[in-house]
Amino acid sequence: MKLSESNISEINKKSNKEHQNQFEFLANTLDKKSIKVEQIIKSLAEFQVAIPSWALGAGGTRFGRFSYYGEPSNLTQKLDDVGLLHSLTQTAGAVSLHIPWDIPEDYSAIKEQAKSLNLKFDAVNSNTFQDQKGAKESYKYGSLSNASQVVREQAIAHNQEVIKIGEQLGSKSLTVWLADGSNFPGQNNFQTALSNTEDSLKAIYNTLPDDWKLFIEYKPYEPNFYSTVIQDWGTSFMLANACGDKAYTLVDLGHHLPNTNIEQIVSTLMLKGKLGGFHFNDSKYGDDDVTVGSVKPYALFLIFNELVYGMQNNPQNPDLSWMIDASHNIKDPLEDLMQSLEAIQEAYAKALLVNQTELRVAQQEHDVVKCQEILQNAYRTDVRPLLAQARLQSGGALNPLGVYRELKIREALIQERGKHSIASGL
Ligand code: LRH
Ligand code: MN
Ligand code: MN
Repeated sequence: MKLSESNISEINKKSNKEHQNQFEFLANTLDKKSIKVEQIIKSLAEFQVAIPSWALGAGGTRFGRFSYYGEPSNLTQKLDDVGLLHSLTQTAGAVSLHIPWDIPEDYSAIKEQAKSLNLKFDAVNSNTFQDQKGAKESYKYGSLSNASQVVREQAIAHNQEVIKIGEQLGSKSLTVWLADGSNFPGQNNFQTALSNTEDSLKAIYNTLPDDWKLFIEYKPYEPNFYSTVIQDWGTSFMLANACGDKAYTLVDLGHHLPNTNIEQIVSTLMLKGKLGGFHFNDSKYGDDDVTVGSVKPYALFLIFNELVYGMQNNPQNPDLSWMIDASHNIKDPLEDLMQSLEAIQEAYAKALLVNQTELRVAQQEHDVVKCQEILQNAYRTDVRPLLAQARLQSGGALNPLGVYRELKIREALIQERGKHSIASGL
């Protein structure tokens, strides 16, 4: 199923007048505060978030999986779904593949399809946390950190293979997340596991094309519950530095212990020019992977405030790779992704409203109350008309979720793919 611009613009017409009223009111209010509305809209329109190939089917827990009707069952259908999302939101202009869950069969056809949907291939993700079909060695006791050299070699070779796949698609980065660690005290020698990981990452890094980046993702626990080799940003940062200039830390919002100050981590990494990628989701307890912004929207805003500061003040840090990393059991995955994109853009827009100069002065004067007021005034502004205007100007929907439901897109997908299609991957 493909949406045309006229499908969307017809529905936009119905709410356009109301939108224009809301937008003009907000634009005037911001204008009086000398905020450059046009610039914010341009930034929002340019901000694109990659959709991971595994988020398009309903996820599961380790206790069960409830499928969502009309799910995509192959890569072509997954790209079609991202194309739908992008048409509606104009924010999902990239896709991130997990290998081997989504190995293209016909590269030129997939590339052609992506091009026609206006999608780019963002980071490719390797997978050494599951045993692969026909593989000689098992990752039960780790991959890049494994005490066995042959297992490490297999895991290194897999990552090198993923780079080759990504090269054929036009990706420019590899994300490595390791499940490696231990479940019981004494199971692993911490220093050996870390040294092995460093050596393995260097071997992968050495085959990285010149214009590629390596992203090293960290996570404190799960699936291992006593220790994880790359447990935190410090370990990832250390490994990235050991690899070289093209290696960076990747922050996944769910990969922190409760109440960790993620915004401060973001800020430190950007100052050092080492923040490469970002995975969006939200959590109440651990790596819950619920919809970004659904549990802690103010924390998301504070994180974006540091990201915006870094993007404006840290030329030593490269442009970031943004990706949604969430997976659900009970919502329509496409609706959920639209909610995610809206929450991300909302936090970004609010962060763009923060008057950094005023904030700097208030900080210098130790006016703590004013500092808080500046942040909270930005956060309390309803920026949704700015998001809608950015979408409208790019040919997207004023209300993506509304259009999705009005056009009965899920029903059409069920018609097309059948009721009991099962997504591949997770
Ligand atoms: C690990 C993770 C990592 C994986 C994805 C499926 O928890 O965040 O990014 O690639 O989930
Ligand atoms: Mn992740
Ligand atoms: Mn995760």
